[in-house]
Amino acid sequence: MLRYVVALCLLALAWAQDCQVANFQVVQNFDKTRYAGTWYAVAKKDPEGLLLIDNVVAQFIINEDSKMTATAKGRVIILNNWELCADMLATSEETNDPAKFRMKYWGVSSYLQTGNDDHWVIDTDYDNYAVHYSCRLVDSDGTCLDSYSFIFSRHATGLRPEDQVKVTQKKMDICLLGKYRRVAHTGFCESS
Ligand code: DAO
Repeated sequence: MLRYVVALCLLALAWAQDCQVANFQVVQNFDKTRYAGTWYAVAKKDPEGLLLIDNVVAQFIINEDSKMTATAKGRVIILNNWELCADMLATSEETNDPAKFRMKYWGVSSYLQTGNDDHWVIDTDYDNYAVHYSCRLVDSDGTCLDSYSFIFSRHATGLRPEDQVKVTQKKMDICLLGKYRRVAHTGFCESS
């Protein structure tokens, strides 16, 4: 019985939720300099036609011209069964909101995916965790039809227990609770 009550409450919560992408809150007064550096993806919500599978490490860099660029590595499988460590490069374009930027990315090798997506920093404390979100396609009702999201940690070992609570709340706020999978770090990309 209790199970049904809990399930009903969760359903009610989901119905009451605002899943309009335009209403998602992002970090206030986002400081890209503090966001710079290495982030380990510990969980990921995949988009349609996923690219990065695991061992995902992103590095944000602020250049002398104050523009943010990024590199990302991760295990990918291309051409059905060719497994390799993808080396991605990205440049960013700022918008009116510093926590919302566009990232144009491409692979160091030409056979890797290219793209140009909106990237939003939903939450971060800069030193431990970040919820990084991209909606590739907004539906006519304002919800997201194709998104991906990384839960980043500054620590390869994962999130601290105190950050897990905050991250779970943010996953719920962006209507992606239950849609993430764990991202393993096995050292696959460490030699490349
Ligand atoms: O893995 O399926 C996927 C989509 C990810 C796109 C790759 C983005 C790489 C460049 C951005 C780095 C910052 C996260």
